[in-house]
Amino acid sequence: MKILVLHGPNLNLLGTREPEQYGRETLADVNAALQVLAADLGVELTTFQANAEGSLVDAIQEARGVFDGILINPAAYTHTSIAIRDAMSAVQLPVVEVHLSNIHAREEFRRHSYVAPIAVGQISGFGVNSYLLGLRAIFSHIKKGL
Ligand code: CA2
Repeated sequence: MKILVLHGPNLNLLGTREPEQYGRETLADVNAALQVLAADLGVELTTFQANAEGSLVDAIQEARGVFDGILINPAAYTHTSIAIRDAMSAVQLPVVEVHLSNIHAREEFRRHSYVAPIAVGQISGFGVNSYLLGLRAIFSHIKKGL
């Protein structure tokens, strides 16, 4: 099983700013923890971060036929990007949406996700563990369908 992990804009800054909101772990720490779990599950994981919306759209389009599912933290594009949602609908791969913070407990504009309606589900508010829970979730979702 091959899973693509996508990190949206500014997540490359993880661990360097706003630790009270997003924790002290860096993006490299998150990816390393995901790789440990992936090895345990027998999953092949590819991770990618981009600040540009188009780069994420390209990555989603290119995932078709290569990956079995996508784990994504779309970051701020969660709340703005019809392009990312359309790309995910187009490739018809299962998607799990994750967030470090609880987007439903923050500003009103963060409560709406363009991705959530086309995702298998959303995990939000557990810090780095959101990604690990998300990987387990997409793994069992895909496994059930295999
Ligand atoms: O909680 C999440 O994971 C978010 O997707 C993070 C996004 C935010 O726009 C979403 O509403 C919720 C922000 C990512 C920015 O990451 C930073 C990391 C360190 C310092 C500054 C920003």
